[in-house]
Order: sequence, then structure tokens, then C-alpha cells
Amino acid sequence: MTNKQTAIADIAVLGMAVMGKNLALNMADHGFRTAIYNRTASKAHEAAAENPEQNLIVCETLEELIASLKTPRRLFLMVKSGPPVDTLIADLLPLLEPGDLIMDGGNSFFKDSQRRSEEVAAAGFRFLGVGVSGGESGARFGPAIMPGGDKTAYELAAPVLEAIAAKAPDGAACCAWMGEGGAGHYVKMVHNGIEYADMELIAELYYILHTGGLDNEAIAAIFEEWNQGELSSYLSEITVRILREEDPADPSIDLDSSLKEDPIALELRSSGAPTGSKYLLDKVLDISRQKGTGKWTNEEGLELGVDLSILTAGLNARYMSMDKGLRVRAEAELPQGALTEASSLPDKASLAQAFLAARLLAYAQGFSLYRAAAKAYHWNLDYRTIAATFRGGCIIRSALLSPIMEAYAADSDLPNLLLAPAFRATLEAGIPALRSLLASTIATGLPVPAYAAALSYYDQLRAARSSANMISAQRDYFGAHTFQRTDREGIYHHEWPQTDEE
Ligand code: NBP
Repeated sequence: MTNKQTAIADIAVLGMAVMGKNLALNMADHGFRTAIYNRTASKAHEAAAENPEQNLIVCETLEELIASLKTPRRLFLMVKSGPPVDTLIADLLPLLEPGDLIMDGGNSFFKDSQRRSEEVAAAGFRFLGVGVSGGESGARFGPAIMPGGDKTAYELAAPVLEAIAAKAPDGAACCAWMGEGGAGHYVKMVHNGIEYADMELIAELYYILHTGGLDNEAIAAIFEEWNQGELSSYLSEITVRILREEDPADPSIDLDSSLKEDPIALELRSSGAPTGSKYLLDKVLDISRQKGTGKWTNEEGLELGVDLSILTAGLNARYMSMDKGLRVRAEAELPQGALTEASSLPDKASLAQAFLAARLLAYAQGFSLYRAAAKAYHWNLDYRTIAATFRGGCIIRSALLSPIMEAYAADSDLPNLLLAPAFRATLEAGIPALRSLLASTIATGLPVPAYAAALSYYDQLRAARSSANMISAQRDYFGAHTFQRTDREGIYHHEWPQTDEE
């Protein structure tokens, strides 16, 4: 390129794989002159050549890229998370000037962003760890953006990030500063954990209805109806489209040789699958994978002592799904247990109430993790803003986010989302519906781990007196771990009766 030595670019995007390329095009669409760089320069040239209208400035070296940018410089990294981000930052630091800003928009672990934030600041520059949600089309036409790090740095980034972000139904940009250090990537990580739960609740409902004899069209019609009101969500919307999609005549069109196939025998693959169906979903193998952010969320729940059982059910269901061979063998060999005669499922209205309550319970768990993280990492997280940011562009965008925003607007320090008066009616209708859904599915042997976790969480949460007195007494018995008493203050140990062996 010839125009690269003049400092005319408003922003640079580094990394021209699917996400970086689409973000760069999005920035250019919004009037920002965008310089692009990729380790393998040919990909940057291809991106520019394929999109001449966006007038992208291709830079083959980091020096050219730096020279092309107006100061203070805005550099947006969209490369593979992990060591590549550190390598690129290390290569950039010697080229920067005070005030320059590095943003990492990849799926980085929040503790890496925390560390990078400190390292870049120590070198005299600014850093933002930016959670980006919405996949390829989000990147191109409006993702949800969750930046964290130096607040003054956000002021420099905001005009670009807020312009390219998705817009919520009220027109607000789905982008806001989340907090210091790794807060942005933390918010994005928990978003993905909630996504696992939301997806699992839909999948279980589909499984219940399918096993109950409804065909794909009938199930799609139910989700479609629900999508008109308080249950409407992007995930339910795509569920309708997935349910209705017919198997293409020539399946080879979808073959992608770059993906490694699971080594699973054909007879195992078809086990339990409907035969002769015209729908593609019925031919999709019942194995689901994960890339790690859902696992990180659950690890954080364990680390900070927050019950994420519904989110964990979503993760565990994927692990269990991957053991297809074991499941096929276990179905043939293990006793089913005495099952009740299949009772009829709760009616559609009751299922909707159970679905809404379970989703709310999953969000309550995710937002409880935010609350614990705010305390542990000294972030001033604004839960209303987090919910507002999820309303567009991201995978968990849904109608449920509006009442969540209202709940936190009314009480920004709500100890648990479920305590919001705004959700009283949802719980009053939804909890009995959840009980009847579980009564019928458990009696007939249908696995519904996310719904079961949701109800258990609720029942534990509202048990003023739990079973933990027994645990505490047992710990004191075998380990002299002491206990507190209900009737007086102080720490006690008791000489519990021992057997001769003890
Ligand atoms: P990938 O995650 O597949 O990364 C490929 C890019 O990283 C290429 O541009 C590659 O350059 C570059 N790269 C690598 Br690999 N090592 C590098 C190094 N040492 N120095 C400089 N560049 C290096 O790309 P992606 O799917 O576009 O995702 C980018 C980030 O966005 C990831 O963190 C991802 O997790 C995150 N994300 C992805 C999605 C999605 O839907 N795909 C959604 C949200 C977030 P090369 O061409 O020279 O190999």
C-alpha cells in the first residue's frame, strides 16, 4: 500500500480472521478510517480487496500500522486468545507513545486481561480488555461490547465502540465500560455461562415435548407463540428456525474438511435417533462441544463459592453428551427403575411458566457471581448496565433483560435477583409449574438436569433452616472442626460418642 505512511487512520484492527475482518468492516461502515494488519499479510490484502468500499488501509508491518494511525492511537487486537495476544502486545509496546491504547477484543481469560492491564500501564500506555459477543454477524453488524480496564482509555475508545455496537430496542448502544482490569472479559465470560444454561433449558424442553410425541412443527409453533411475549429471546427464535429446517437433499454441501470428525461408529450415531424424518435436527448427532468460557464461569463459581448449579448443569450435559458410546451401552444394560405410567405433561401455559422461572433462576445465579466478583476483585459492577448491554447483539439477548434492568434500577444492591418485587408474580406462577414439570419428567425417567437444578436452587435458597446443621456436626465429630449454636454465641466443640475403633 502507498497511503500507509500518512497518519490518517482512526483505528487499527490487528488480526484478519473472521472476527477481526468483520469488526474492521463494521468500523469502516461507521465512518472510521480503519487500518488493518495480519501476521500473514496476504489475509489483510484479501480483506481489503474483497471490500473496496470500506477503503481499508493495509499495513504489512507493525511499524507501518503505527505510522498510519492518528494519535493517541487506538489499536484493536482480534487474534487467537492466549500467548498470541502477549506476543503482539510485546511487539507493539516499543512502538507506542504515551496515551496510546491497546484493546484486546478476543475471548481472553479475565485474569490475563487483569495482568495485561497492569503490564501495559507499567510500560506507560493504556489497555482495555474488551468482551465481544455475537459471533461473525455480530462483529459485522453490531456486537454486544463489554470493555474493562482504564476508564480514561474507555473515553478514547467509546466513540468507535459505541458506534459499531448493537443497538438495544430503545436505541441505546450495547456497549459500556464495565470496570477496571479484567472486568470486561469477566462480564463476557459469565454471559457465556448463562448462555449454556439458557441453551440447556431450551434443549430439555424440546426433548420433553419431542418425547411426549410432538413433532418438530408442533414444538416450533409453541416456541414461536412464546416468542411473542416475555419469553422472547434470540435463542428461542433460532430454535424455531432450527426445528423447521429440512434435511437438504445433498448433505455433502455442509462438509467442512477442516473440522475433525469424532471417531464414532455409524451404529452408535443412529442409536435412538428418529428414522425417516425429513428434518435436519433429527439427523444432528447428539454430541455438543464447548470451547471453555462456560467452564471458566463454573470454575469461578467454585472459586468464589457461588452456587451456579443451573449453569453447571448446562456444562455437564455437554460433557455427558460427548460420552455417546457409554450412553448407548448404559441404556441397554442398566435398569430403568420403576417408572410411573407416563402421565400427561403439564399444559402449554404451565410449561411456559416453568421455562420462564428456570431462566430467571439461571440469571439469578449468573448475577450472584457478578456480585461476588465485584467484592472479590474490587470492581464497582453496575448490574443494570450489564443487563442493558446484553439486550442487543449477543446470544442471550431476550425480553427477560428489561425486568432485570428494572429490578436493579429499583435496588442496585439487591442481594439476589429473585428478591426483586418485580419477579414475585413470575415465581408465584413458575415455581408450582416447575414442580409439576419435574414431577412428570422424573416419574417417567426423562433427564432434565437444568430444570431439576433450578428448583433445587430455589428450594435451598428459601430454606431458612437448611440441612447444614448435620454437616457441621459431622465435621465436628470426625475432625473437631467446631460448630456454632442456634441458642447462644461462641464457637463450640463437642465430645461426640465414639465407637471403640475410633
Ligand atoms: P482465531 O481465534 O482463529 O485467530 C486467528 C487470528 O489470530 C489470525 O489473524 C492469526 O494470524 C492470528 N494470530 C495467531 Br493464531 N497467532 C498470532 C500471533 N502470534 N501474532 C499475531 N497474530 C496471530 O480468530 P477469530 O475466530 O477471528 O477470533 C479472534 C478472537 O475473537 C479469539 O480470541 C476468539 O476466541 C474471539 N471471538 C471469536 C468469536 C467467533 O464467533 N469466532 C466470537 C467472539 C469472540 P494468521 O492469519 O497469521 O495465522
